[in-house]
Amino acid sequence: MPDGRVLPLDRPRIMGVLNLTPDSFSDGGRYPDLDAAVQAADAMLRAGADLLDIGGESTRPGAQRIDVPEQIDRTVPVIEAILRHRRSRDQPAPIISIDTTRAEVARAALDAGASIINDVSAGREDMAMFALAAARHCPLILMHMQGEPATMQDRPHYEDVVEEVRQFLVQRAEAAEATGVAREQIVIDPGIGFGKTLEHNLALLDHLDRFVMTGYPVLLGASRKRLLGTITGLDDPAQRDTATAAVTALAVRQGVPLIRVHNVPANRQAADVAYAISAAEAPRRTDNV
Ligand code: HH2
Repeated sequence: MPDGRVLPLDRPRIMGVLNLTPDSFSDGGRYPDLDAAVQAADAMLRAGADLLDIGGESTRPGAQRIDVPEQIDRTVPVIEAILRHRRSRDQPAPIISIDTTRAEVARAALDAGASIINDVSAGREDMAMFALAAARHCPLILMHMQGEPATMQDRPHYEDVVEEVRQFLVQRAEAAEATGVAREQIVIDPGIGFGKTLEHNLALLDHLDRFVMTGYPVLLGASRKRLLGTITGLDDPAQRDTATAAVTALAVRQGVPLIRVHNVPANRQAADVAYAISAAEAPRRTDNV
């Protein structure tokens, strides 16, 4: 990471989601002021989050686009406040990733103390993103999405979803490497719910090991997503944490080291139990980002 820290991925890491958006599907509008966001971040870290993902634009199906200055206004003061708060208590600075498709937002967040870029467009929306990640030596999360948020759930189509998503991610990773991003800084993510039907999502969740086999660390973000509502019949996303924890355990069993979730305690437990079972049977990978 830019400050020289590493996040060892020899055991599963939990990324807590902090959406600073009024319209996010699950936690939108929960943080009316800086203090509320700082308290939420603190609670996630105390519950065992290894890093925080902060975003100022919702990517739920049909979400409205948020321009660069507004994304910066939403995220940078919160990043600064979290770091200030931790410093004032002599606690270590948390690892923060910025969830944005715009390089200017990512740059402002990195300047404020974030150290990972989470780009759900995998560098396709802003050509400057790869160069920024290369220049700052920061981990870069590349996610698959078919279409764009406004229209992505209008009849998504694949011949072989697992293979197409895998190939896309490897190609984007190679493009990032060609721009100077170090291979060991790249994380890939199949993008659960981004231009995918229930069947597509289930196929991906059943074959996460195929992504793990690429050699890039894998991140999974299935937390509270609609597929879990469809399966369980639970309309309220906040009710889907048990279903999310089940997915977390299965993902960890397939070798996924990074899990993006809203409910940290439940998923910390699920990941730790699944990992203990896996560790009992096989030696693990020891990559870092
Ligand atoms: N999912 C969301 C947002 N960012 N980033 C990655 N890498 N992977 C994901 O699966 C992913 C993501 C959508 O979830 P959420 O942030 O909770 O909702 P919203 O986009 O409505 O803010």
